[in-house]
This record gives sequence, C-alpha cells and structure tokens, in this order.
Amino acid sequence: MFIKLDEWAGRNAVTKMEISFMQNYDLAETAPGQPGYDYWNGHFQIDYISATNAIDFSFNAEGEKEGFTASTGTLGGTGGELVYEWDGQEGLLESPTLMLDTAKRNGMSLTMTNGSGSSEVLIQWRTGDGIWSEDNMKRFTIPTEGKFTQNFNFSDQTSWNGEITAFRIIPQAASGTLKVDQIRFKQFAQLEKPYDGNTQARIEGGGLVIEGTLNQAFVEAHPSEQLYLIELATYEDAKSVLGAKSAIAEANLAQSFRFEIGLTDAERSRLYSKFVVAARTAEGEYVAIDAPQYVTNAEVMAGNTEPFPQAQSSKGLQVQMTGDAQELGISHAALNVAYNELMYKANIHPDNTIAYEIEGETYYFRKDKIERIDNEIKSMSDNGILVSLILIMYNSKDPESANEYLIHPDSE
Ligand SMILES: [Ca+2]
Repeated sequence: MFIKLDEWAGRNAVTKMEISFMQNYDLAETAPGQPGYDYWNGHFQIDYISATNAIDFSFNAEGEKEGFTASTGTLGGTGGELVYEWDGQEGLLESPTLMLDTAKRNGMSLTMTNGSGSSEVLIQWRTGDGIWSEDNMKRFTIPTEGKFTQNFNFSDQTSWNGEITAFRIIPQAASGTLKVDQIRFKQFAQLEKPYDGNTQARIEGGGLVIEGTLNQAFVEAHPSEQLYLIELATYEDAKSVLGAKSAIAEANLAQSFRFEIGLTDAERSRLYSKFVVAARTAEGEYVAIDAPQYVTNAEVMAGNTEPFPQAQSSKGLQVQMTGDAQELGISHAALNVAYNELMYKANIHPDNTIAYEIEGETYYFRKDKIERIDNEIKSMSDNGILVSLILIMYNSKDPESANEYLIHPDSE
C-alpha cells in the first residue's frame, strides 16, 4: 500500500503515526450475527513501514525520479519516463532503498528505450549486508533500438537471496541515454542453471567419440576430479535416472575431455542412445555438464548414399487411392501408414509373417499389410513419384497386435 504525502504541507513534520481500521463500515455482505457485523474477528499485521520517495516505478509523475540517483550525467523524470543521459564516462542508475523479498520476487520486468548503442546491460543488486558485490550481478542482452519490455530473471543466481535493498542498472557504454518507462518486480519460472560445459557425440573410425570442453571456472573449482560418461536410452530422463546409473567410462576432469567407446555394447547398437557427461558432487551425486547428446553423424553408417531424389514438380497430394495419384500426374505423394496394423505380438500366424531380428530379439511383421504398402509405394515410385510415409499409431486394441507394447499407457 502506498500513501502519497508529497503534496501534504505537513509531511516534513511528522511526529507520530497512527494506523487503525474502520469497523463495520460496510455491512452489505454481512448478515447479523456473522463475524464482522458487530465485532471484528480479523487479524491485522504490519510487516514494515518505510518512508520513501518510490511511488510505483512508473515515473508518471512529472519531474519525479522516485528516489533513483545516477553516478554521473543527468537524470530527470519527464514524459512518463525516468530519463538518464550520460557522456564521457560509464554511468549507472541506482534505485532508492527497497525491501524486496527474493522468495516472492525473483526478477523484474523493465519497459525502456536503450539509447546507449550497447546491446548489453548489467543489473547489480545489494542485499541485507549492504555491499555492492561483483557476485551480485547479471548481464543481459537487450535491443539497441526502440522501446521494449524485457524480463530480467535472477532465479538462476544464488546471490539473489534474502532481501534485496537496492539495485543498479548499469549500461555498457561510455555515453548515451536510457529511458525507463516502468519497472515491475515479478516472480518468474525458475531458470535452469546453465551447464558448465558442452559435449558432442559422433562416430569416428568405426567407434563412438564423446568429447567436449568445460568452463575454466568449473575446472578450477574441481581440481583432480573425474568426469563420467553415462549412456541413457532415448526415453530416459537424465534428471530422474542419472542417480541410478553407472558410468561406462571415466576421464580426468579437465578443460577438454574425450571418451572413446565401441559403437555396440555386445549385440546392442548404441546409435539410438544418448550420452551424458557428468561430474560428481562431494556427496557423490552425478551432475551433468551438458544436456544429453545423440550421435550427430549417423549418416556415415548408411549403406545407401544416393542423393535424395528431386521431385519433378511441386504438385503433390496426400494419397488414398494410388491409381488416382498417377492419373493426376503428381510428382510427390504422402501415404498414411497405420503402424498399429503392422505387427503381431508373437509368432501366431507364421504363414502371414515377415520375421525381423534385431539385437537378439525377433519381431513379427504382418506380411499382407507390408506387401500392400510395398505395392502402393512401388507403383508410384516406378512412375517417378516421390513417396513420403506418414506413420500413424491408432489406439487400436487388436489382441493379436503388439499395440499393448507400442502404445504408451498414458496416451489418449
Ligand atoms: Ca511510465
């Protein structure tokens, strides 16, 4: 609650403040006998009262700077904006004293015009200890022209903690103007802590190489430690499963690292796996240094390296009747393929089955369905039509099909 006193002549001679509430000032919604009808049953608490010249950080009162100060240059409140001009040395804007609870507000939204020419701005903050520390800063990229509203999210900053007592806006230029139309403190979605390194996975010399780099600061903070390579299945969520995994390789924790592993694990190919490189906390928990990575150059394994064919024209259709498609003279066609119709869950119709073995397991495809699709595709591709397939998994409960394993139990 803000009580504006600036136009009150007595504002410089306040000796006592009394706060009271009016009882029963409006009984419109209160029936006789209910709490509040003839007595107060509520709770009244004041957390703090501060005398400040901050109004609402909208800077809409002409000439009002709302308690902001500048280290150099000129500062004024005009046209609904806090206008800062500086020239010759780097300046900064400093807020009045605040009492901002970081548990309730993890960022701010600024509407401003950046006339500094720089595409960056630093926001610095001071907490209860009163120190302007280099640790209490975050750099943001901002537009260099036009008026914009941007969210400045500090939820990834461990030093945005406790009570913020002031903040600074530090433009990254020796001269320019900054016009601040409005500042709002807000609660944003939690930002993920940025990763401390980066990783790539690729096929090299018939094996797999997972290599990358770590930030210098991270390396210095973890002397003589190890990095761990962890293999995950496509569907596994690194955050929830990492703790239960064992590393498949280790390397020294250094600014650059490299793991070399086989492309297969016994019979199983690792082409569909994703790889996490992790360090360990003092408690022994894995901490990923980058997001999980897939192999990025699987094409080096391809048996067929013909270039992708070019369609003769842009004319194309999603096709139901392949005969029609040919008569219409299209150059490419899309065919729906109902994947739920393609497999048996066991070898229950050997006369109508194409068995396919991979990684020691046999899968049973329905021969009639596969041959039908094959015929449809061939009749079009023989006529120079480029065919694309749309794989669709219908939620069919055919008890002979493998659908109970193919359809996710939570799907709708
Ligand atoms: Ca304004």
